[in-house]
Amino acid sequence: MISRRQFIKYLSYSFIVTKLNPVLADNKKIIKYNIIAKKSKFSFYKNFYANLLLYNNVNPGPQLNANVGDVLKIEFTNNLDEPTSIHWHGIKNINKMDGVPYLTQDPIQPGETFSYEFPVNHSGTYWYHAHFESWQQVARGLYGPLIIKDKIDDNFDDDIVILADDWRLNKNYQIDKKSFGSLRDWSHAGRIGNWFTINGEKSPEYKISKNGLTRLRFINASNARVLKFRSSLNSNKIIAVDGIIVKPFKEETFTVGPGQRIDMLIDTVNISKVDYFEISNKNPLKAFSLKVKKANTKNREFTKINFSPNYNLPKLNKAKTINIHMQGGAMGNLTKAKIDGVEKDFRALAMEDKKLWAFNKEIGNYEKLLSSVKKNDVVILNVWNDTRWSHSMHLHGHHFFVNSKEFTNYNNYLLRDTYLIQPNEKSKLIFLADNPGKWLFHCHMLEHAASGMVNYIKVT
Ligand SMILES: [Cu+2]
Repeated sequence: MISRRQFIKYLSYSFIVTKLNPVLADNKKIIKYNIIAKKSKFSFYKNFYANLLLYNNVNPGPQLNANVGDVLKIEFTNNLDEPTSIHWHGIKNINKMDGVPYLTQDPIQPGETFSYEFPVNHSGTYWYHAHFESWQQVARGLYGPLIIKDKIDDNFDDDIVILADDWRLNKNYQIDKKSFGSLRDWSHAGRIGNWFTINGEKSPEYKISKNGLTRLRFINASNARVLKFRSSLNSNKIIAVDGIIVKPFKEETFTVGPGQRIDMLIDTVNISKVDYFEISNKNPLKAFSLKVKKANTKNREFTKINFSPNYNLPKLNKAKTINIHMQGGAMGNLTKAKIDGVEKDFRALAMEDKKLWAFNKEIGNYEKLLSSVKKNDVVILNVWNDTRWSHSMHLHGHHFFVNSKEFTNYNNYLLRDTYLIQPNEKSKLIFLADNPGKWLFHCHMLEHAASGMVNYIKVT
């Protein structure tokens, strides 16, 4: 729950960090983790062992837990044969800990260790993942959940992360490496898979408490697939979006775009089993089930929980507008665009440079500046998706207000860090630029980002 006071504190958080950072670390609880990225074997099916890249040999990577107000300290060792880095998706981070190679840190070379240390001053469902060639490193397993709890979590009997991934495997149940870099995938919806897992498993079952409250934390770690879920319940009660608590609302089905998170609350009174299905395909897949088994020790009442977000849209009278005209991809209208200052036609960009997407007729990369703003400016990203594809647009370092069109029963401003924008949609993403640094704005369909749909915004 975010009170108005906490929310104001949250908005001014980076200011406090900038001023007090050395002292803060002394007063706060430091939660330490060691993470090692390495080549690992994992069985998706029977005794076929796929060669993955994993954190600490587990799929998904270890769940990192902290309480709001803690400092996370992660000693990360790269034991891969290639450089890497870790991005903490959704965390309002200190810029140099944001994990974007070339922009906020040097790539971490094979054999090197890098210490990530940052305060976590807002609760919710987040995740971490590789940000170096993420189109292949994330596809091979380099990600894990990051959960920040606060007082509201005392109300739940069960708390289950539902980390979903859409893998592309070959007939030997190995990662289909041949299709990495497929121009067809990169110019269309991205790398769509053929093997769906929840927490690394096919249709797992979880036991939950009787007469209790269960919090489900959906995370979409897919490279590109927009997941859509329904359950055997009449409706699904959504309580948080991209980590931020919302006034609960009900949806029959709900989508989770790449990088997005949705938290659900289930009241198990009069329920013995719940099945969840992933329905983005013609044939619905059984995603996972919840079996009501464990005895509840506490008596819960949903109505007594105070879900009271207080979202105050910043005043827009002095807002700075940044226009972002998104073009490119298959069947699109991008005829030519600039790459490193040189204008080329679309075909040459695709064949010579493997670039397919542009903001404002310029091909982007991690080091391409979109715009500079001053600290505490109110910024409106005026985004026009002028392509034939949906895009999961992620801003680093900030949450933004968006009048979301993603839900049936919620048609108002949400605070998100990743917004699924539909073809032809025009949307305004509004944020208070209170966190200094260089922050990426990119599509989380990882193939789209790799082929041009990425820029950064500088907050000075
Ligand atoms: Cu995209």
